[in-house]
Amino acid sequence: KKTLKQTLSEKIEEHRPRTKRLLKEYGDVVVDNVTVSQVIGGMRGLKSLVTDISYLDPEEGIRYRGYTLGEVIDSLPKPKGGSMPYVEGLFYLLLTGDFPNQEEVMQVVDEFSKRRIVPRYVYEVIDSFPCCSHPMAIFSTAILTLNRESVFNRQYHAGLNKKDYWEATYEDALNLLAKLPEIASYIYNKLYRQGPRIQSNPNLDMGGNFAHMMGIDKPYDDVSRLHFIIHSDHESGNVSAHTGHLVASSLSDIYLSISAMINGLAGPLHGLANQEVLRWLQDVMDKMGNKVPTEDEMKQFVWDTLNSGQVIPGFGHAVLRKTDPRYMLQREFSLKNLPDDPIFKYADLLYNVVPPILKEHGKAKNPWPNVDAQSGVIQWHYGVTEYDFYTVLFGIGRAIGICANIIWDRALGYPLERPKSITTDMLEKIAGIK
Ligand code: CMX
Repeated sequence: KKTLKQTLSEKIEEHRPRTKRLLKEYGDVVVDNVTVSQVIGGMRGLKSLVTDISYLDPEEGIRYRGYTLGEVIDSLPKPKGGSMPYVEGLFYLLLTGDFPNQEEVMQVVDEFSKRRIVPRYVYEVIDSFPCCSHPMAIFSTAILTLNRESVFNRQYHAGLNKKDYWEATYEDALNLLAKLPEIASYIYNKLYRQGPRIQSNPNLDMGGNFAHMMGIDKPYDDVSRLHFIIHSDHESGNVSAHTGHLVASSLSDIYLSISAMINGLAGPLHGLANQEVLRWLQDVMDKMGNKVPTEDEMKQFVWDTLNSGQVIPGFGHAVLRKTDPRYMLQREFSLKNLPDDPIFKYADLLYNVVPPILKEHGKAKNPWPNVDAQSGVIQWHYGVTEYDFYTVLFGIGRAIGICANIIWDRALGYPLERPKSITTDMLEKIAGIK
């Protein structure tokens, strides 16, 4: 039976001529034009990156390898008794474009399990962090600390052939991904539990083992699988994915690249928004004396937030122009599993109240909720109430997609990223002002 690495190797061989041909024969074909507002405005919408792992349609939302999230969840193999698929199966799909069968998934589950042990020095680094450090800073540093383990670095310095870069990167990626749930649950325990740590169970899959190490009963294993799967990839231009790709483009190893992407994810306009949603909701609850507010009271609170110059966390998106399917999947899960949860009721009220207000406010191009408006609500329900930790969970999921992307970047020989900058003076000349 072929391993994931062998299947991937064949896919890479098949794909390489396509990239080579585009470059050689069509290198001068114009893909897009660049406007002044794109140059000043964070390159919104500029088609300047390529990835086959996921594509974000503004109206439809994300597709992984051409499949909607619903199709991905329905078609990937699931553990016995579980309602959500193996995260390891998603990694197989992202890398190869094929849905694995049960046997192929179990191979990846075994690979992850074998590679999950975290060196002691990583725990020592985590333990030496000063109090009140944000878990994302600790998470990023723990990943960075592992850089000395890089197979890619060792082989590169021994004269690795360029066409084999991806193989060493694949080894690094698997070694890192397998360790992330262990590192994250250790950070959680250190910051918020301080009791003896629950040791990992090598017989469990990634989502199941994470729930076990967090000490949370079913269906938190399915919550974890769903969370890691829907957060894994959102094409290449978002801050975390782009950072991972950019740093890796200088041939920095996976540890340096994923640590960097975690830092990008930690910003409140990106991944940190899911903690902001809970902080904001708590604020509403405190002000309302813990009763579910009426629609009018909630509207007032939304307007007060906007009028004080703040954004409504969990709403809006740089690319999406409709409700995020990742939001809808989590809402469906919540309606089924936690319909009476008070925070879910708050969040659901926002689902009705915020979009018309954002439309009336007239600034946000997309008034609809994004993934972050729901993920913290589910975590809170299952007892993970320390919302500072939520972006770490996002980070575990996002690392899966970015590692798959970096492996393909190396396989297709994508070069060092180096866009050109110009001065305001030059921009004014181009605009015809000067
Ligand atoms: N509340 C209030 N104002 C908002 C808003 C929101 N939720 N979303 C956008 N706007 C405002 C922007 O701040 C901007 O205002 P200025 O012109 O004064 O700068 C204006 O509307 C236009 O912004 P946009 O083009 O619609 O959105 P951007 O591409 O610039 O930004 C995003 C996208 C997600 C950063 C923004 O919608 C936002 O800040 N949302 C709240 C934070 C959030 O939920 N982030 C998570 C996104 C998902 C993820 O990456 O994890």
